[in-house]
Amino acid sequence: MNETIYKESMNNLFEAHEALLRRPNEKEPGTNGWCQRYRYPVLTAGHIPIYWRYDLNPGSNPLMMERLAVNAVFNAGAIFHNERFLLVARVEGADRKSFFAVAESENGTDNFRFWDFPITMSETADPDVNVYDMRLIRHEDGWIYGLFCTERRDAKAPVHDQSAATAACGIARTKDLVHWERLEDLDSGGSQQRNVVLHPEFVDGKYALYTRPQDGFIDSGTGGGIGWALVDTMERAKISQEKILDPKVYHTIKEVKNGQGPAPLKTPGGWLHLAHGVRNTAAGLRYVLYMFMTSLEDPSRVIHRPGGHFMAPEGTERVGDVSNVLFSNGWIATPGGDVFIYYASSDTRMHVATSTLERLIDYCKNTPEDELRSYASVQSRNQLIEKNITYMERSGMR
Ligand code: M1P
Repeated sequence: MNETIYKESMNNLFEAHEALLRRPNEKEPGTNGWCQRYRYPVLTAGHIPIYWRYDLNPGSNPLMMERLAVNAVFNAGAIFHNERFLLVARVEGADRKSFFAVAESENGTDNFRFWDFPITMSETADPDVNVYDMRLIRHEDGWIYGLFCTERRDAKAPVHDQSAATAACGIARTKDLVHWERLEDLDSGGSQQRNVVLHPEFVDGKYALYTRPQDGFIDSGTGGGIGWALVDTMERAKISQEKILDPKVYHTIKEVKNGQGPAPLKTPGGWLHLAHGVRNTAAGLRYVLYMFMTSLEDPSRVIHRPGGHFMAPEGTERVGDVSNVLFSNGWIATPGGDVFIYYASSDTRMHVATSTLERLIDYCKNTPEDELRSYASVQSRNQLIEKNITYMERSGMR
């Protein structure tokens, strides 16, 4: 490639990248009142800086080829820090290894830009093969914690099985999201753990964890459900007792497994929770987002359980590396009560939906519970229809 063509191609690459980063987001038309979706994903593989992927030196890259491709950007933790909306995204290289990287935006809905370098997360004595899905928690002890999944090959698997893995909870803490102190992995007494989340406040003087015990890497087996455990310290966190606060249930959106999303948000009426539920279909697993609320006095007690999903994959969200998946491990509530829900679709890209604490509380309190039978569902719907017909007749609407 001659020098002029090389420079021109390079300029085109940077210009297209800049245009993607600067593209203003737009509200999607139509909402059911629960939350507002946006037209464009907030982070994709295309948002990754060009200098993370290409060798920009014509001497060592005369054909101007990508050297380290990125496959997907998804499952981001979120935090409001120094007046900026920060996402700690799961960036997955073409080599299938995930790592964490911080992207920031001023308004939370567009113009997300990655910091110069990804996070270099140190290893423990037992090195991780893959790390992903960080939950960011600003704890009242003064640290920002990152809890994430650390995956390794199952040491007990025979050589011919190169896909068997084990999952555990990795723990790190920081004050600035640049320098991270890696702590010991959570000792959960032998069960596999993904989707472990730290509660932002001490409970009975202890650190409180939302857990998700599993028998296997994919199958929850006799485990599953969102668990709750208290630990004395985060420096050598060890679970001795675990109870299930939100179990998986037959013929619901969480019949196969479920998991806590981001850390819950504190409101005067209780803790607001966002979680994912998984069901089986002929086309494979389907992941949707659902909500519930727990008591302020006892955050392990569920006080509102709206039935069904809060958000499910729609349109182009339905397709990706692992199709039919919505997953969220990050949201941000502003002091004014706005809520930015960051969610990934189909293990491929990140989106935002906005709502308010008022709307989410209303949703949790006033959406009927799943009564677990078709007959009971019709009764709930009939009640709504009767109430509305009475209202419409009284107000002259019919
Ligand atoms: O592929 C969908 C999701 O599967 C896992 O979630 P869970 O542990 O609840 O099954 C995780 O690998 C997650 O990263 C992924 O998005």
